[in-house]
Order: sequence, then structure tokens, then C-alpha cells
Amino acid sequence: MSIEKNRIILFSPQPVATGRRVLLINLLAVVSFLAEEKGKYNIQIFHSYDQDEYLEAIRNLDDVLCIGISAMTGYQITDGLRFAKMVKEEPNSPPIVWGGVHATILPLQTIKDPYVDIIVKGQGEITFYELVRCLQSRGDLKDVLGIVYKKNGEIIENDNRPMADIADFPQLPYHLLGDKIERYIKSLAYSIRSLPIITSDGCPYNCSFCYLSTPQFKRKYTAHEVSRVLDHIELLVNNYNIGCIDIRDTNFFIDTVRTRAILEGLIKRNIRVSLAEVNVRADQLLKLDDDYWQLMEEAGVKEILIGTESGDQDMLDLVNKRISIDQIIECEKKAARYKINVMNSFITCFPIKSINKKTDFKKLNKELYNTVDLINKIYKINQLSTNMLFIYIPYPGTPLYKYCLECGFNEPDSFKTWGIIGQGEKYFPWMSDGHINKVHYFEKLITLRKITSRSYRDSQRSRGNNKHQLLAALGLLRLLNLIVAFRLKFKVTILPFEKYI
Ligand code: B12
Repeated sequence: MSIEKNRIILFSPQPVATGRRVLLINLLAVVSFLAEEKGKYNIQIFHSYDQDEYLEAIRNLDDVLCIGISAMTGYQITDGLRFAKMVKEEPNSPPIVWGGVHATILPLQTIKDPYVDIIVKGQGEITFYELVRCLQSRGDLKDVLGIVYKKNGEIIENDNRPMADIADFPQLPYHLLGDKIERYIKSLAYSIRSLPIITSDGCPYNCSFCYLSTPQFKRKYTAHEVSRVLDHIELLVNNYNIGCIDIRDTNFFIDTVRTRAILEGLIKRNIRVSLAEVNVRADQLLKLDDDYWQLMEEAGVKEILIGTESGDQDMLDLVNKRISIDQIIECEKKAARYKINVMNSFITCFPIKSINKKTDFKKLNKELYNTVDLINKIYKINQLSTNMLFIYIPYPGTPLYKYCLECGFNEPDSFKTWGIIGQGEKYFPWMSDGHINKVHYFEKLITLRKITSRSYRDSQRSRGNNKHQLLAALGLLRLLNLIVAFRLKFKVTILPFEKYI
């Protein structure tokens, strides 16, 4: 008797070697239509951290219809391949389907990997639903739009599926996570229970490093209705006792009328939550009047997330950011006036053209030091703002990618090799391992400066953090803060003892 195949396993690899766990919005979205057919499919979703559980799930694959893996460019590929290899070593291993940004941008190279059977390009909601139904009925994959697959050793690329409006997709099936959802509820400064949501998709701006510039994504913007967003937030507050929502849209302020209606709706419905990591650009916020800022404060916006990218105007111009350093500072001041903290996301090590494609340390340091100087200025405005430094990873298909090739970027020739990108200098002639270490050291100093600051100390007192208060009483925090401030001001990196703190 043949076993009915109705089990689907989805796996989320870690974004970095010592990764963190964030709610798997992408995987919940992928199975949102399938989950509506109650009882028909047994859907299991695993994070890379859940090793015992996924090892148990893949011990017997007889009833598994397919396995899905999501990956961004970089380490997620390495971790996803590790899992795919384990699956392939089991008897009766089902097709392995890869989705996410990387497979979408480079499908024809990705499909060549032996651990990739099918690729879903772009939005997964409808394509994965049709794919699962096709696999179950042993139909012909040629009828499923938006996939690339192998048939008798031949690679077949179907036509793209037109992008759908996200308003047509069902609500995320949170219930699939069961009690495991607790693992994704984070304690943030604004609440001990926070979860992320995404209320819109796409962004019309043209930053040249962003994957949205690639033809597959086309920067198309679609969004959920105001009432749906409010219902969604209410559901998280009521069902999971959530006190803080992170708004992870690519840009929450593209339609400011819609955003205003959401903020007003929160007040009208008396939904008391903090809003954090709200994605926006500095120039968009500067266009808003004081009433709008007031509304943000009243509705609970505690933190905005700005892709500040660089403190070096030459780099901001290179990546077509269309923002000035003055605007960034102006926005920081305005936010501080309304008690809104800013999370600045910086990207460092953008490509630099040089003679003989050798590292130009002068330009490399100029870019990093200007960014550190901007962070110093931001600290003076608001000690509680967060500043994150990411090392630039080139994405094929973006305008900046062509420039990277001109600067000597050593293009990875396989899916596997894209997995180690961002883990050292090897592929980037414009930077060095020594410089990357310096970036990581500055990153640590920037965090240390924040958590040894007076404002942070006060915030910890109100949270009853006794350890922090003891260190403060001993004067150690103040001392460390002064040392770190000195290092960041004069870019002093000798005897980096803070690395061990
Ligand atoms: C949440 C998030 C994270 C999470 C983890 C995400 C994860 N996949 O595990 C964290 C916070 C860890 C993270 C980290 C990073 N991230 Co991030 N992140 C996001 C964010 C904000 C939301 C992703 C999301 O849930 N989207 C909503 C879902 C519905 O869309 P989706 O992910 O595209 O998924 C759809 C399809 O791609 C497809 N799909 C996806 N997976 C699968 C799997 C299968 C089997 C199938 C069939 C389909 C499918 O179907 C989904 C539904 O339509 C996006 C920006 C954004 N708003 O999208 C950036 C984004 C994904 N991150 C990005 C980057 C670069 C990073 C970093 C590497 C560095 C950085 N600058 O932030 C770091 C990693 C290093 C570090 N220090 O942590 C880029 C990715 C670019 C690329 N080429 O890969 C994005 C697009 C932001 C950007 N514009 O630069 N990120």
C-alpha cells in the first residue's frame, strides 16, 4: 500500500554563523494558502536552531511531499545546504525547493547545485501552493508559473508569475508554530514581548545596492488595507500578549496617508503597543509636519529604523541614496524631540575603484572614519539611538553590481560559493581582512558606548537591572564610556582590550 504524501517540511537557515532567531514571516507566508485547507497538509516549520526537532522530522521521509528552504545571499546558503545534504542522505528524499531573494536573483546558477531540485522565483504564496498541488497529483511541472526545475538532467525555466498584490494573500498562519511561537517573541527595550509584522511590500526609491532594483522585483509597491493592519496588530496583542510590534516593511512611509490612518486607528481602537524598528528614510520624515510627529509619538512609535548607509557623502552619492549628512542629523534631532529613538543601519566597505584593483586603504578608512564621526554626532543627540554596521555584499542584477565587477569583484561561480561571501576579503579586492576586523571592533565600541551611557543607565534603572546598577555604582561604566569615546573620536585601535568584554 502506498503511503499518502501530505507532509511538508520548511527550514529557515541562520543568517550568520552565530545567527539570531527572528519570526519566519517568509515561511509562514509561503504556506498561507495551503494552511487554509485545514487538515489536508501536515506542515512543519523549523528554524536552524531546532536541531533535535528537525532531525526527528527527517528520520522518515516516506510521507513528505517536498522540503522548502529559504535563503538570502550569504551564510543562509551555507546553512541551508548543510540541511539539504542531510535530507538527501536519507532514503526516499523528496524534492528540495529553494526560495527567497538569492534563488530569485540567480535561478539558473542556483538550480545547478545538486542539493537544489526546484526553485520558486519571487513571491512564494501562489507558486508554492500550485507546486505542492502539482507534486501531489503527479502533474506536469511545466504548468506551474514562476519555477525553475530539473527534468531528466535538463534545466527548465518556466515563465515568471506576475507579482500579486499582497492584499490578496491570506493572513499568516501563526497557529502552525503552536507553542513554538514563544521562541520568536523577543524582549526589547520597549516591551518584554515583541513580534514583527510586514504591512507592505516594495519600495520606489532607487538605492543602487538594493535587491529591489533587480528586474525580478521591479520595485513594485503593494500594501495591506489599514483595517487589516489594525486587525493584525490586535490579533498579536490579544492572542500572544504582545507589547511591541516591529514594523519590518521595506519602507512604512511610502504612502503617508495610509501610515497616518494606521497610527490614528491604533489610538481610536485603543490598541496600546509600542512600535519599533519602523522602516523609513530620513528625507521622508523631514517632510512631515509637527502634527504628524506628534501623532507618531501618541500612537506609540518608540523607534524608527533608517537605512542611513554611510557617513561619507561620496559613498551616499555612489549608492544613489539622494540624502545628505545634514538631513540625517536633522532627522535625528527631530526624532529626539519626540522621544523617538533611531536605529541607523550602516553599510560599510562599498566598492572602491583603485589602480591595479589593489586595496585603497586611504579611501577605505575615509569612508569608515566618516561613518564613525557621524555616529559620534548621533550619540551626542541621542545616546539611546542604535547604530549597526554591516559589510556590503554585492547582489547580482543591481546597478551597483556592475560597478563591483569593474572594481574587481571576484564573482562566485556557484551557489555554494555565494554562501561564503561576506566572510572575508577573498572576493573583494577593495577591502582586507584587517580592515574587516577593524569594522567589527568599531561596531563593538559603538555598542559599548551606548550601553555605558548615562541614558542607558537610567533606562536600566527603571527596568530594575541590578547588575548594570552595580557596575554604574562602581564607576566602571563611566570609565569605560570615556575610554570608548576617546577611541571613537581619535580612531585609536591599539590594545583593543574591549574585545574581551
Ligand atoms: C526579517 C529580515 C531579516 C532577518 C532574517 C530573515 C530570514 N530570512 O531569516 C534578520 C534580521 C536576521 C536579517 C538579517 C540580515 N538581512 Co535581512 N531582511 C529581513 C526583512 C526585513 C524581512 C524579510 C521578510 O520576512 N520578508 C517578507 C517575506 C514575505 O518576503 P520574502 O522574505 O521575500 O519571502 C517571499 C519570497 O522571497 C518567497 N520565499 C522566501 N523564502 C522561500 C522559501 C521557499 C521554500 C519558497 C517556496 C519561497 C520562499 O516567498 C516569500 C513570500 O512571498 C527583509 C526586507 C523585507 N522587507 O523584505 C530583509 C532582507 C531580506 N535582508 C537582507 C540582508 C542583506 C540582511 C543581512 C545579510 C544584512 C543586512 N544589511 O541587513 C542580515 C544578515 C546578517 C546579520 N547580521 O544578521 C536583504 C536581502 C538581500 C539578499 N540579496 O539576500 C533584505 C531583502 C533587505 C534589503 N533590502 O537589503 N534579515
